[in-house]
Amino acid sequence: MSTISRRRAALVGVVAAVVALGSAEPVAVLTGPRSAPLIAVGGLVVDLVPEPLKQFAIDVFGTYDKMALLVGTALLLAGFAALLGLAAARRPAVGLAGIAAFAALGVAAALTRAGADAFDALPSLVGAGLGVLTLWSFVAGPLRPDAARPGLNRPDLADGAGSDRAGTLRTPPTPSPAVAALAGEEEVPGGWEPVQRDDPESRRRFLRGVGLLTGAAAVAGLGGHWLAGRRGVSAAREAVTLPAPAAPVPPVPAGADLSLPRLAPYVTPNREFYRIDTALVVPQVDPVTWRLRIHGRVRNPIELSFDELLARPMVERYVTLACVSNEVGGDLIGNARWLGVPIKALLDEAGPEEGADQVVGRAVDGWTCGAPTAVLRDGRDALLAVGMNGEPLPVEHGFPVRMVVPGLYGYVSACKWLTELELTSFADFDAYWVPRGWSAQGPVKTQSRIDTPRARSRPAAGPVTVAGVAWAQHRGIRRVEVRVDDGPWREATPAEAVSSDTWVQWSWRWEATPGEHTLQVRATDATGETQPEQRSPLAPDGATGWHTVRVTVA
Ligand SMILES: Nc1nc2c(c(=O)[nH]1)N[C@H]1C(S)=C(S)[C@@H](COP(=O)(O)O)O[C@H]1N2
Ligand SMILES: [Mo]
Repeated sequence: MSTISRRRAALVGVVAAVVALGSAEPVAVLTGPRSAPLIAVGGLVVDLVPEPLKQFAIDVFGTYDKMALLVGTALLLAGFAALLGLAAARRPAVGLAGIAAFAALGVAAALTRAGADAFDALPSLVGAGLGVLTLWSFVAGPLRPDAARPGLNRPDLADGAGSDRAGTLRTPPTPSPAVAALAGEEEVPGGWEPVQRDDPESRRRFLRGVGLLTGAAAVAGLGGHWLAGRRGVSAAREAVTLPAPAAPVPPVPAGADLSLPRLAPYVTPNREFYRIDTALVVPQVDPVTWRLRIHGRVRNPIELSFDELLARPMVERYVTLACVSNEVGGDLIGNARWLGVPIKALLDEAGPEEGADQVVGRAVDGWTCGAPTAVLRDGRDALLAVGMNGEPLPVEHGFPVRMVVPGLYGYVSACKWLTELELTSFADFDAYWVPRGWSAQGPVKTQSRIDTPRARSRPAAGPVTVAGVAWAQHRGIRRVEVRVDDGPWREATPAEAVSSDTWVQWSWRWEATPGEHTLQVRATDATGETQPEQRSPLAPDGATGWHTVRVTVA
């Protein structure tokens, strides 16, 4: 095959893929964004990729790991599509088989997602159909190279015997060999595209076809994506009026927030609150149809509507949420004022059976977490939260209802878009992250962080305020110590603590001398345990070690 026709064959493959993915999007407006093939397959990848690779993605791309996954999937797909185009040039049946295989993958991915129904297969099927049509129109349809010259009356190929000019392929016999091959009659050794770079008419037609189809697919894809987004629940969220708490939390005392530049504020604004979940598209849960089922090993299963939940006595609490994937010194932690219904009261009503030692929270997208029943009933403020910092939960933080449990990492307790609490046992059920190498038990480890000065910064010699946060949720922080260059530990001054369930800020005045220095921090919780120096990895149950910051004092 000549370079040009190879290039064109590859391009045709990519165009067919773009048409397939683009045309699936408007269909997914009807069936839900998670049924769109790119999202469905991406979701499957999220669930199936080995843990080290996922960790690598989070390390490298941080909060953009999902975007990276989608872009990566799209690039991989484009590569496959180009190969498919090349293969289809030789044997159109291979093109058909390839698209069928992709369609099968899309359908399988869409149908195996939690809550899927048969209609979720539609976007992939429609996309595949239009992808095949695209391939066909280039191979044998209106966009085929010889389309304008039925009977192959091109002057340069008039004898029908081919040409020896560069870029020219064997002349296809009549009828088009591609059609013959599509019909399974014969293989086409030379390819279907007898095109030369010096046939401007054919080239124009080809490029016009490519341009038109790509443009139409892009419009359909982006338009569909936009429309699907507008079918979200932001209007429903705005319509929610949160009830006043029966037990309001007092305002944050001035002494709890040192308000230093670069120091994390005591309350993390919703916009800045870290977001971690496996959802490629944020689940859109309509509070009107939302139900919570409390079931499994209980004496009285309960089902609640959103209004029924809101009618129950609400409490308001500051709770610091932390991710088990937070590196020492990392920022996958935030503190918010949550409004919600105590989980304990609901569990008491449901009446867990003997031995039901695990409460599994299940989200609408099928994600699960498992928390000890005893922890949820020990009197701490474990909440079904509906409000975050005075607003209904932001959609990406779990609207309309999520769990918040002081003292447990998010992966075992903080289920967003919650729809079920199932009483079971740890022996009988592994929640989402457990078979992926994370501990079934996830109490938050005592940790501390230096926020200022920043690593590699250059503070001026003289008094420097060293400050940060420390946390040991539900135990509380007793002491924070700082040391410089392996010198003696010095007690830092903690800010006023709001409760044992939230982080505390701390500060320490350092007489900085010129040169390179290392600052370290360690916290001791209210039980007297000091966080260990020993560095341990994130998996299986959270990192340990002292946050260490190197600075150059000028
Ligand atoms: N439905 C659902 N809920 C979830 C998760 C998820 O992947 N899906 N991730 C959990 C994890 S690992 C953490 S750390 C917290 C993070 O909550 P945030 O995104 O509101 O900060 O949500 C938890 N709840
Ligand atoms: Mo997490």
